[in-house]
Order: sequence, then structure tokens, then C-alpha cells
Amino acid sequence: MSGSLTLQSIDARAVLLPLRRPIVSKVGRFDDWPMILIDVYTCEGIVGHSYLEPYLKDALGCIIALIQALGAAHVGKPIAPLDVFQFNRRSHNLIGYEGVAMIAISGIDMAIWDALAKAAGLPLTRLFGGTVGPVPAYNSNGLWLTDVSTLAKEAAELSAEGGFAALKLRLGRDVLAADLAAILEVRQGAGDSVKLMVDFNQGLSLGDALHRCHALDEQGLYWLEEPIAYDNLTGYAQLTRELKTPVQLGENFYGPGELYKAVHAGAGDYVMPDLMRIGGVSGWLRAVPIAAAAGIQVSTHLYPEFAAHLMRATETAHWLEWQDWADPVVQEPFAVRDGKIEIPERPGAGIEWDEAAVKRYAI
Ligand code: SMN
Ligand code: MG
Repeated sequence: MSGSLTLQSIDARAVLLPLRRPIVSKVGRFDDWPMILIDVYTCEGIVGHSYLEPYLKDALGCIIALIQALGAAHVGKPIAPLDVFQFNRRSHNLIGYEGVAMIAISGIDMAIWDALAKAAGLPLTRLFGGTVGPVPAYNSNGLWLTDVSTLAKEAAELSAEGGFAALKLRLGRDVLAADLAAILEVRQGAGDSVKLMVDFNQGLSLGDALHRCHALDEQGLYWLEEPIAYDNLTGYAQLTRELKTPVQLGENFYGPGELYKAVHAGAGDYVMPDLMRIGGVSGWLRAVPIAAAAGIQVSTHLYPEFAAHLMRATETAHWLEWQDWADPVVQEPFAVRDGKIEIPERPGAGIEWDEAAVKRYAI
């Protein structure tokens, strides 16, 4: 077979998944997790899958409508992810290709790459020239802005879940003393040697971030993530210059150009693009060489399955963010051992839906 694929149709379905631990953060509280499941059907019988996690239940309808409209433009045409990406992006020139538009484009892109890897009979990472192997990960499944007295027990559980030596804690409580108490609790639960990434979810003003982050600078934290609004690159550059602890940002870069602007502005020590916003697999492949050329290490944000494949092909790969929020609808969730996520030896990204579960959680 030639390996080429032709698009037959694209389907996008909304589900609302239960979370083992509610998400309590400065970007909101979520007791369950809205997701969009995307299926790209090809004339050759191969089906590509991806999912999106757009946070807001109310946003699902407009993203699904966009996916369907974009998909319709490609029916009957050959599937080449880079061409499709370029076409879809250009089709939004007049109304902006960030935000919801880029989210829809990213979801389609990931599903197409999955189909392509399946057609080639290769795990996705091998399509990029990478190898299947373990990917170092930190556990991001908990340690939200919840009661500080619960954090030690939760940190112990999170470390034990997959032999994790690195965890992410959310900070930005009302007073510094509460953030310090949270750090102490987590270290009591997970041990002093735990690598502790902390995330403020854009919760602080620049002034408050200067106070809070300077006060935390002696705590030996692994990174300080998104202390301020994501687009205040001047503020990020100031924090990055002033603080000893590395500053992390990037989950809100919409497309490779925004990563470039952040790198150019010296806005962080590390970057962590999110596949739903950076432009899916194609966006990732175009963004991360910019970071690598600047000597900046790259971590992932959500989407651990696609992220694992990409990290094996990323020059300055740093940490994969592990969370299991899609697991309720995935047939065979990826295994985690010794703090590393394991890529399965099957063609594509390795995600197939548990259709009975999809039906149960459909909205
Ligand atoms: C985050 C992700 C998903 C929901 C809330 C908060 C966070 C992270 O920014 O980096 O994990
Ligand atoms: Mg974050």
C-alpha cells in the first residue's frame, strides 16, 4: 500500500469525565472534566483519534462546530498533516488563529498524525525518527489549592502511584505562610528529596509575584510556573532575571510564534507548550526547535499520550506532565513505572476509545 490516506469524515463528540480528585486552582474548580473526542475516518479504513481538554463545558459546542466545519473542507482530499495545518490556520487569518480556532486546528492535527502513524504501522514517535522508550514524568494529579492539612497524605499517595520522584503543587494561597505550610506538608508526605514544581496558574499580579516568589526563592523549588498573567512577557522577563528558581511558562502559547516571542523576550527559564494550543503535533514540531536553539528545556502540558511520543523526538526534552484524566474513556491507559511513562508498542499514538465508557459519559 502507498501509505497515503484520504479523508472521509471527521467526528467530534463531547464527554464529561469523572475526576479522581477535583481540580481546585486559580483557573477554576472542576469536579468533572469536559473533553472532546475526535475521530478522523479515512477512505482506507484507518481511523485516527485525539482528544481535547478545553476546560469549559460551555466552550465545547463552538469548538465541535469549528472542527466539523474545518473537517468538511478536507473531505475527499489526501491527508498530509502539515498541509492540513497550514490550510486550517490560513483559513482563520481574518478572524484570528489563536484561541478557539487554534484549539480546533490542534485537535484535528493530532488525530491526523495518529491516522498517519497507523497507516505506516509505527508508534507515532518512530514516524518522527524517535524510539519507543521511557519518558521522565512528574505527577500532576493532585496537590491543588485544597486544605493544607490534606497535602502530606496526598503527596505520599501521588509519589507511590507510579514511583514518582517529582510532583506539582499549586500555590498562590492568600498568605505566604499558607504556601510555605503547603510546601512543608508535601515534603513531609513525599520526602525531602522530591522534586517540587509549583504552579500559580497566573493567580498573582506582578507586584505580588515579586514579593511571593522572592520569599519562596530559598525553598529549593524545582520551578515556579505561571506566577502572573500568561501574556505579560515583560513581567515574566523581570521575574526570570531576578529569581534564582527557574521560571516556567508556555501552556498558554497559541502557536509556535508565541513561543518564539517568549524566548526572544527572555520570559522564562523553561517552556511547556500545551498540544491543544501550540498547534497539535505539527505546532509542537515547529515550536520546540526554537526553544532548543536557545538552549531552553521543554516540558509538556497535559495530553500525556501524544506528549510521550513527542518528547522522544524533542531535542531539549525535560519533564512530561502526567495526569490520568482521559483514562475513563481510554481502552489501555499508558503504564507508569519508576516515574516514567511507557509508550506502548502499537501503531499510532496508542489511544483507542472504550466505546461503552464514551456512551456512559456522553453529553
Ligand atoms: C492546570 C491544568 C489543568 C487544569 C488546571 C490547571 C495547570 C497545569 O496549569 O499546569 O497542570
Ligand atoms: Mg500550569
